[in-house]
Amino acid sequence: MVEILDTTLREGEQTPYVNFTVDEKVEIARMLDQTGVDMIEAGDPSVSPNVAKAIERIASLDLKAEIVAHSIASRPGIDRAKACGADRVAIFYATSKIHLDAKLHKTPEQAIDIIREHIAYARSLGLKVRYTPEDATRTDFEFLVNVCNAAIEAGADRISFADTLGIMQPHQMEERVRELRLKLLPCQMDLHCHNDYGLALANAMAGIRAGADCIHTTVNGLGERTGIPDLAETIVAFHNLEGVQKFNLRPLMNLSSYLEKASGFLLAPNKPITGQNAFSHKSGVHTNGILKDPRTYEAFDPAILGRERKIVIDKYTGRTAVASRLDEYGIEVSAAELEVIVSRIKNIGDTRKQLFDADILEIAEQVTGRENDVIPHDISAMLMVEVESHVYTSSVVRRLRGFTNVANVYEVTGDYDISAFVNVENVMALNNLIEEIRTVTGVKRTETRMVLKKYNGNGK
Ligand code: HCA
Ligand code: CU
Repeated sequence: MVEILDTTLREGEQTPYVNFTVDEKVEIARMLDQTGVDMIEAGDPSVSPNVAKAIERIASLDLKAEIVAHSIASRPGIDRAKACGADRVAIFYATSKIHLDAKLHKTPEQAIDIIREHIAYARSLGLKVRYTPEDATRTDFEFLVNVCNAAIEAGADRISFADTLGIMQPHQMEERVRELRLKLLPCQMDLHCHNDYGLALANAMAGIRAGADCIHTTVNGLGERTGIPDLAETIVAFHNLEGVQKFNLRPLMNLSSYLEKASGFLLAPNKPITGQNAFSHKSGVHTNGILKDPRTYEAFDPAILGRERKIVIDKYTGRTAVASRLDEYGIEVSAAELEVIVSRIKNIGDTRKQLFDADILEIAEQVTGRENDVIPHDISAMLMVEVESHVYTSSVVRRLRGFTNVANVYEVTGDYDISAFVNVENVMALNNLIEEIRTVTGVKRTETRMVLKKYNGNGK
């Protein structure tokens, strides 16, 4: 049965410009544990005192997952891993010719000695040991086998086959892992696949098929450069495609949102599984199919993640989708009225990027002449922002305009300096957006006013 080691707290924190606080790390570890991942790689304690403190706190939580500390091959590093209370130390030492020559200045023989010695040392402290031949996929294969077997003999019970540069293809991964399985002494085998060509998860799945045990992931696919496999994609792929039931899917969305906030790295809307559009449908043909039977255009039911499908209404939309949206609000329209509403939507022009329910309700009102007494599920809000006195208001405005959900921004007089109109899908999205805006440099205070009903002026 496949295992997952999540390394959001180690590899994930190596994402450019991402740093977590100790409290955030503890929270992330707790949430990770709820998903049922087998191991949590909590950091390399030699990086900074705060990284060490976070590992120590996480190790003291008594989580179900094994807690792993990462370390270079150095005795003080291994001592720190021990002092943190980690169950296991993951010692990495590069094995490719280019890393040995250019970075470590060691011969292959010296490398083997160093690796053996440090693994034996860690074992003497009572730590379990994983050994990672960094850049394994560019390492001479015979040498790789020798190093790994030396590591296993010295006491490592796990080897991490690291595709540090993400250069593998699935068929190559399958061949190499199969070959390693034949030539390595008994051990657990991890796969650490980087995503430089977007093949990380495909490579990892191919490696598991060939006999490896464990996939390394991060939440939202964070990591050096383009990261490693995303935890949610990995769990859902194994759950749905390979029938692996051992992981809990429910915390995945919250984890992903929490990580967006904690890392400041926002997901692309088209990101699989957790992205905003993962279960949205747009064209008339698709929405029509979905409304008749969601299996027509959904790879799986979003409810397994606690998510809902969404029908996007705009110029691509047909009658069925508009009627169904109005029906959701209990608004009845005649066939003739529906025809006019759809044609107005289609003619709204290309300047509007997104239609919200408030707009659709408004169009329905205009066409039918009947007032609807309903509050749209998606939300418009007016956000008032006070700016720190030493900061230029216009610099904050510039940042606010960078948020896709911010529609109009005004510099204003009065208690607040800026007023901005925002459009979001739901209250959770509004909360997230406000929290992000609060982290913008120069923002001192915000106040949010939710729009209950919109009216147009005479000019429109
Ligand atoms: C790095 C090290 C590592 C280690 C992977 C592992 C890699 O280069 O930062 O210990 O399994 O990608 O090789 O993340
Ligand atoms: Cu890595």
